Amino acid sequence: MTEPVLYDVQSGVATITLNRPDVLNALSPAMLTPLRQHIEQAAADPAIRALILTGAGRGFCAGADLAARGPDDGRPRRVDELLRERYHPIIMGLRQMPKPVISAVNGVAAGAGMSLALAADIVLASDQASFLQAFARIGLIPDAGSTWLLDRYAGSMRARALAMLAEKIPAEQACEFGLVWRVYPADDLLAEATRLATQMATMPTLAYAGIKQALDSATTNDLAAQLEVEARLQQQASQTADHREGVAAFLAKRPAVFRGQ
Ligand code: T3D
Repeated sequence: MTEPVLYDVQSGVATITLNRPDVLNALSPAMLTPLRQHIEQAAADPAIRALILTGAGRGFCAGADLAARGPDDGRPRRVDELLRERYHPIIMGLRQMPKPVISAVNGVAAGAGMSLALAADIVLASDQASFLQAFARIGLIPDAGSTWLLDRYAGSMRARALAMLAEKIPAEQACEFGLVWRVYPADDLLAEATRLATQMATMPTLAYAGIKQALDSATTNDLAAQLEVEARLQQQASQTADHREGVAAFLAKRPAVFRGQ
């Protein structure tokens, strides 16, 4: 049987590929468990220093699999439990991963699929990709972090318009809106994502973990609290072998060799 989520490791980079191309990698219940497990595996493995998330075929991820729901038995679906138990650990796993996460958005990213794409640290997209807050089209609100991520990256007016109008926007427009870092020709996307992830896997991984934590806390902190967060995280970074190596390499006018320690 074909695995619904693929996991591959090369040169310190793990690649997770959503693999149900016939339905644009819509998230079935059977996908959520291996997706979470692979994210946790990448987080825990010290040999992995960067993660790529992408999709097989012409889609990145069409969100929750709307065909995988059981028959309507008249009782209310407990979507809150589904989200808390199955989706939130995936989104938090990506956000809190102590190493960089790159999403390589190869095609449409809709609903919770768009949330997944935006949960990465760096979002790269193919010129064939598109982004759709599909939720309102089916009478739902954005979930899996989309309200938080959209408001933060695109700003309040764009977040509201994207969520309420549910218009599909092309990758170039998502890039103008601050939702995407760079757009590449479709044939180059995975190679570019792999090149960037491989480069980032040679960088000071612990400093990256600190950068992620600091920027995420900046959302809710006032300046005084954020200065304190920076001081605490900088203290940790300053004690790493990679910091010592960075300074030594600078003074010796040679390239630094970071080991993620
Ligand atoms: O209630 C809960 O479970 C809570 C969690 C909610 C989280 C969510 O993500 S809610 C949002 C769910 N997603 C959507 O509403 C998006 C639905 N899909 C679309 O609107 C369109 O498929 C796209 C705009 C994404 C792409 O359109 P297009 O024209 O490029 O492709 P298509 O022909 O619509 O789709 C291709 C196939 O994928 C098609 O199957 P078929 O006809 O070839 O057998 C289509 O049914 C299937 N597919 C696409 N999205 C889903 C899906 N099948 C199941 N679930 C999907 N989400």
